Amino acid sequence: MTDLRDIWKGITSAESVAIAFHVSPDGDALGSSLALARILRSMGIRAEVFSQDEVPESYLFMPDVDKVRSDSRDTFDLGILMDCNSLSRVGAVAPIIEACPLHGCIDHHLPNETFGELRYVREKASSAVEVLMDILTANNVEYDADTAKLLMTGLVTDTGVFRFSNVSALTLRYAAALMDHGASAEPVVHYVYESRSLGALKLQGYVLSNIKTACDGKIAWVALSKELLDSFGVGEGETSGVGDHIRKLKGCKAALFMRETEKGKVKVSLRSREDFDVSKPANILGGGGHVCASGCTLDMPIDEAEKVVVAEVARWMDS
Ligand SMILES: [Mn+2]
Repeated sequence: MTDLRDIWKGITSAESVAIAFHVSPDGDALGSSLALARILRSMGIRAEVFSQDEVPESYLFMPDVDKVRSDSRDTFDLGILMDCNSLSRVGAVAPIIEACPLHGCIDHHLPNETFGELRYVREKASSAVEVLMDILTANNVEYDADTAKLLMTGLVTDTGVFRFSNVSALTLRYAAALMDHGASAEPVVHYVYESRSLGALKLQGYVLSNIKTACDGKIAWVALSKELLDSFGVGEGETSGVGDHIRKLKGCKAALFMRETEKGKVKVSLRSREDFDVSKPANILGGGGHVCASGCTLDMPIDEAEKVVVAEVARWMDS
């Protein structure tokens, strides 16, 4: 079902809706989900947003974040996956969605799977917010300033403040519409990008000073052990974005940021430009994402993960 009016009719025919997004939530997952829940509530529909993980500190400025829940004894008519398109991506809250008799999916990720009867996935969209706004716009849905602020957070963060190649004219038109509704990019930039702790800034300095390269600088990476991360006193949420600096290296096609979140568990962010698809190695390594931004989690020590990930990316670099 791809008719946007049918999808909206299907969603708003439910009396109760559960919404869940991917683990390690970002501004897009939170913004799109909380915005949809807020709109549905304004229409008298019981809507709840579920997350396995706590809301990262840098997103606590967003409206309605206090309403995100981690469990439920209630049941819902409709379960929607937001900013992901597979139940395996939402972690511990998956059973809440799975238990619903009807399913929906609003997303922009690869690989495009088949979850949900009410399904709208646009892979070229900058963000789940943009996909949701396709639906809202097609149905002339009204929303308030707080909803606009939630939507703006997703647009700003998934586009790296409107800098990434996923920005289209439509992305900017939607941003303009959100400004007309009272939202602005400025608070998002302030809270998400420019409110770093001293430890996080020093970690950034360490990362820049310790970049390693392979394949004539086409692959650049930094791998950080748990001990090292702990020595900077930064939480998991504060390491996101640090890896984006690695991609600034001239001639770099794939930038890899690996950090050991607990002993034997390594989170990997893969970043690239349009000319190299990092979702391919990420998929092989059990993760996924987009051409220019993917991720995976490996169950192995950091030294081993470093070798495995660099070797896999190098294999795609040659082919
Ligand atoms: Mn997204």
